[in-house]
Amino acid sequence: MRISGANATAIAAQILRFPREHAWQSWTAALAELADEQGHAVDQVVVTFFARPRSYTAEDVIEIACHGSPVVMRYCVERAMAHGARPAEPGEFTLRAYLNGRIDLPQAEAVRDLIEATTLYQARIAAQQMEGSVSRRIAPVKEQLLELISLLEAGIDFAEDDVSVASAGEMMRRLEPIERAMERLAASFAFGKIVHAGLTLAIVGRPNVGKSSLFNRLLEQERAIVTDIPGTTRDLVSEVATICGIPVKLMDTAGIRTAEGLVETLGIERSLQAMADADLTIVVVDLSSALEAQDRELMERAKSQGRALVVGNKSDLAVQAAPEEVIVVSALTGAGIESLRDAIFEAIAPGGAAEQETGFITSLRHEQLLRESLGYLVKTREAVADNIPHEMLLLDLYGALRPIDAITGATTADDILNRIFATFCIGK
Ligand SMILES: Nc1nc2c(ncn2[C@@H]2O[C@H](COP(=O)(O)OP(=O)(O)OP(=O)(O)O)[C@@H](O)[C@H]2O)c(=O)[nH]1
Ligand SMILES: [Mg+2]
Repeated sequence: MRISGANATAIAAQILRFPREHAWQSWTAALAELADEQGHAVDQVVVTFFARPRSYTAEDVIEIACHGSPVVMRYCVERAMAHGARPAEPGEFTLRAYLNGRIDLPQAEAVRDLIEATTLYQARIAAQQMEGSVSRRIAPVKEQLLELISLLEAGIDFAEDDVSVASAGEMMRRLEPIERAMERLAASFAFGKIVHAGLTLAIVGRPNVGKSSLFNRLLEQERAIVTDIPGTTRDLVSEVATICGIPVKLMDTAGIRTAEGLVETLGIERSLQAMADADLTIVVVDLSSALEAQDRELMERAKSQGRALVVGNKSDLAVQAAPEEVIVVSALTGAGIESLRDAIFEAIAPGGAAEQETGFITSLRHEQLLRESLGYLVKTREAVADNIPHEMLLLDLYGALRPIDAITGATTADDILNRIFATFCIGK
């Protein structure tokens, strides 16, 4: 149980009993007894104290570690509440850390992502963002934007009439890198979205080519029924697997052919629908026999609908020479499966490996704000080209700054004044 706030130690002192006189010492754990109202011990606990501001919330924080019995835990909470504590709202500790200025908004959002992570890779990205990777990447761009704003403000307030502090050329020279960096950051969301939310992958092909076998292989689990009877899979089977740290919803589908009977016809309709809905499609072909018209039709269809990979299965048998783009595997032996995983990662995250090093955004909110900012930067550039007065340009530049502030925290008038006076030495 964690208590945060000015009264944390006072409340803890009311509900705990220490073996001897206790002096609260920050960052130190102590043994204590949780006692009931009659003074009987109900649990032996370890209590840790974090004095403000060096705590999670930047307030005084007490953490009481009980043995874990739900009855005792509930009792511990009730006792604390009887002495003035109240239950925390969801996320309230992190909210307080933010309100007390210990972390910024992207860091607080990263805490939520970390808690919700379903793969270690997602957790690692969230941990980087908790350390401030998003703000670190935005900070230099924001700084350049603020300098430009300060330059124009200084021009308007202090320059001689009809003398311009910044020529159109100078403005363009300064705008260009800001716009480019902002664009790159917004574009990194294409990969960030996939890391954050995962994607769906449909496995399609003619009957009996080994779709269900491949599905089980990627899942590392015998989930779908595999037989040598064509038309085994009748309905969609879906399961989430982790591929290169990204949660991927795999969909095994009914083999596509001219159906025999109503059930199969409905199954095939679902296969085609799954293929249309998926972020990525794997078309499986059987390399142990010659490609059929149906195979080629499916490949064409998959490619026309979006991202698609062609997998040649049953490489353990005597096989046909495969066209170059075909990824050769054996679902039976597992040969080629690692290359397939890599190809899936590369298909869903082109340049993903490069993004990982520079840090990227995973939040839709951040992406939308960056795009909004970009819109104003484009407007500014057009206004400069049209020789619009600086007063008007400033409106657009502030328009570009506002969404960035919504990510990193607000810029105050002082921030801009300080820059004006620090960098331009006006009115010495
Ligand atoms: N030799 C060999 N046999 C395989 C391989 N992959 C699948 N098979 C066999 O091919 C047959 C069909 O496999 P499934 O995975 O059921 O094929 P499917 O594409 O799901 O078939 P439907 O659900 O009927 O469309 C089974 O007998 C599998 O054991 C492989 O890589 N090598
Ligand atoms: Mg099947």
